Amino acid sequence: MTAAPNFDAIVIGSGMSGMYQLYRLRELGLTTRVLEAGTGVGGTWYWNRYPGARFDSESYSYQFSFSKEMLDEWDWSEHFAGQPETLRYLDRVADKYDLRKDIQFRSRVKSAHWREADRQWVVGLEDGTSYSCRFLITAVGPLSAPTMPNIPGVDSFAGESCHTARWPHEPVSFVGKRVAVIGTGATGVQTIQEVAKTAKSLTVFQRTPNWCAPLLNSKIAPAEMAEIRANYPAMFQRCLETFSCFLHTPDLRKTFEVTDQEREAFWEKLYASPGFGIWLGNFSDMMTDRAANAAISDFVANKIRQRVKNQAVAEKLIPKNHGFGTRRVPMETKYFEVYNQDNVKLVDINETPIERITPTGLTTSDIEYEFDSIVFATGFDAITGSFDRIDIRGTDGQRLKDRWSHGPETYLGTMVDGFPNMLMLMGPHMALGNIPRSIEHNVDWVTDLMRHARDRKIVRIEPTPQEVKAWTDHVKELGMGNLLFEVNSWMTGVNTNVEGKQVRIVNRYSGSAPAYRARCDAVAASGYQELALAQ
Ligand code: N01
Repeated sequence: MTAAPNFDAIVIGSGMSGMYQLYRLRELGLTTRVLEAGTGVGGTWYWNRYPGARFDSESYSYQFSFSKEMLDEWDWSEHFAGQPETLRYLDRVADKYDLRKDIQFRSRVKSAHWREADRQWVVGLEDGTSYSCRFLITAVGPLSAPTMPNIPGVDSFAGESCHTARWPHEPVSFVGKRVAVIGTGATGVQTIQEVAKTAKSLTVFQRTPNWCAPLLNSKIAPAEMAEIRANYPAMFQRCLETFSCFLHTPDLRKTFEVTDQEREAFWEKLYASPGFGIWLGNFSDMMTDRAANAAISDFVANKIRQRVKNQAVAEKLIPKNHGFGTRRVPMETKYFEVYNQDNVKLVDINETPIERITPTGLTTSDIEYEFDSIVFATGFDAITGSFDRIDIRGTDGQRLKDRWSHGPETYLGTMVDGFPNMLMLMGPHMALGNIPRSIEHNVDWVTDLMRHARDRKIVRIEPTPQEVKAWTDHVKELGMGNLLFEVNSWMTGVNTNVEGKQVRIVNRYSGSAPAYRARCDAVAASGYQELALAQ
């Protein structure tokens, strides 16, 4: 005799994927509880309140498409909306669909253990409470486990300090302050641009420069918003057809197929166009042909040289150990011009390493700096990190963290053998791309599977080891030849601040989003024959 679970489904996280999954599970009539560590919805957009945080993708292409009412009523004020506007949008979605009544806030999940006897997950919270559920759906986000740098004395600073993904809800002023920013990824770049406007002094500690490109954001006037809205069906259709669901998609030509003049003109146009075009809409061989990649890298390097007055500083800002686009390209708004300001200093910590953080600032190999504030823009234990932080145990007590110690193994990025009834949203081996578009497909697929299970009284779902191996091998093969997988970054699972994460792995699906969806849809159409389903 076994007891019924507390819930049909528990969803961990109330970011965009958790919110939409809740909405869909309610439609199925499944009792669902969302457990959320924060005090509000929005995930990434709830936590990352750092100065300058904003979309790098066109706002309208990054919203939910499932709700016609929201599409009709929500006006975006900028082509690339700032974090406050995006969070207001997500709050509005939560209000409209009364999502909060099934979300338990301030509830950080510490453990999730599978109990084979009654085919339930037991989910434990930090405060000691626990709940049982039939299905466990992780909506924990690929970039949600922030990491502090492994610098001696990191906790000793007595002034204001914060990781960008743990930014306070109250406004933080840098007016008249001596500020340090450590980290120059997409987050650091956005933060630096903003802090430089008001700080008395800003010292940027850079370990690896990144290839940044102009965002070219602008306001959306009401008439333009009406045009954008009228085009929504075509726009969402385009997103379904492009390689990574973005509005931008590679140009079919190859770099050296065109004349030198045509190539220059094309790159000039991309550099002067808003958004990710220069990264995602470039020649089709940019990420696979070394000579092609070197050519676009030279083009962008020259732009940096033109924009930064001091050529010694410009050279420090030009990446030397990886080519353009092989790491996520941070989108910038006058980022390089910041280094022309008298109040800004760039420190290359390869030349003068940070030795320790002190109560009053930090010490490099040559200088003792004093600061009022230190901003840690030091990134995330990406993709698997948010899973590792939960003690997830499957059949026979197997720990997911151990199972993935040499890299993730998944079935379609959504399931793992040995972890029955665990469904992952935006997990490893997923087509990330334009994340909201991927989320909507991922959630709809999981929802269809839940419907299938509900209608047939299926209480146990597990992929076979053969299918997990086949998908994992497929994902690894797709990565071969892509220059991105030859470079250390969160996209290849490397984080120097996390033990055991110094070796590159394939943690993301790098095929096309349409191919990924077609594979998933075929599985559903077959009645999930590849899965072991039990009543
Ligand atoms: O993190 P990162 P991020 N000592 O890992 C440095 C998304 N995003 O938060 O490169 C010194 O890219 C580290 O140096 P290095 C986007 O997908 C989206 O910036 O490892 N430095 C690097 O410079 C993005 O790619 C948007 O040598 C240390 C930085 O910290 C992803 O989030 C906006 C260090 C970390 O950069 C992650 O971006 C922002 C140490 N010990 C972000 N440890 C939008 O679209 C780390 N660093 C709106």
